Amino acid sequence: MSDEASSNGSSQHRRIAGRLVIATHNGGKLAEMRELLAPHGIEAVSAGELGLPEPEETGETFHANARLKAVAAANAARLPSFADDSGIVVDALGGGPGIFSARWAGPTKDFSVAMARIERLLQERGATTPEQRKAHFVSALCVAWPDGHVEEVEARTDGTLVWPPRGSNGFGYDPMFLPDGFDRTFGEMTSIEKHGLPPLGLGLSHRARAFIKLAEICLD
Ligand code: ITT
Repeated sequence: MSDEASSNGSSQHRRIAGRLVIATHNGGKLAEMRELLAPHGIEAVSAGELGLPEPEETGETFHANARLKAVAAANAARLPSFADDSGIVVDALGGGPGIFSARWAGPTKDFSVAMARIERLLQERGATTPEQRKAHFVSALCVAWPDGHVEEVEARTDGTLVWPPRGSNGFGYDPMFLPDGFDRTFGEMTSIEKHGLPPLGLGLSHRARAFIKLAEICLD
């Protein structure tokens, strides 16, 4: 794939139309990505429903891993494919777990273990005040077409890590993430509140904020 084919190397953005593969094997993300696409009337099928394999995430950035997943699905399904690579970046942990956010949950994908690991490391560093417990979520979104064209965007949401975790909505690290300006964690919000799209707001979650950017360039 050439850089000229990328949204970064060209002012020619491509519209998303027809059938789209959602290239994720994470049920929580899949639900959110479907919800974000729904108002745009896009017919979406998931990588799981198509039986597509889960590619190894060998990239060193969110952006690289999102592209790797979207391109793998586009090539396998011969359809435009939409991937998200995301994670939580904790200041006091030097940016960790970052792109390793899913891997911190181990093979059983147990995020209570992953959240407890973050909390243990914060305690070891004496990070007790909200200022010492700053973190942000990042979402890199990529849509790749079978002919090699890609469109890419990225966004973040800043917040503070609370302990113990609060709420049972959402997925992953949601119950310990308190977005700036709110008094409820993502785990205590409905998915609609977490997206924070109009008329509720101008985008709250990292994924909704990135999606707004994607919609501006690729959707009606
Ligand atoms: P796919 O690669 O199949 O999409 P994955 O879970 O492996 O699924 P990532 O590699 O992007 O996806 O890992 C991101 C992890 O970061 C994810 O497993 C979550 O635990 C966490 N994460 C990302 N967005 C989140 C959100 O909105 N709320 C809570 N946790 C989130």
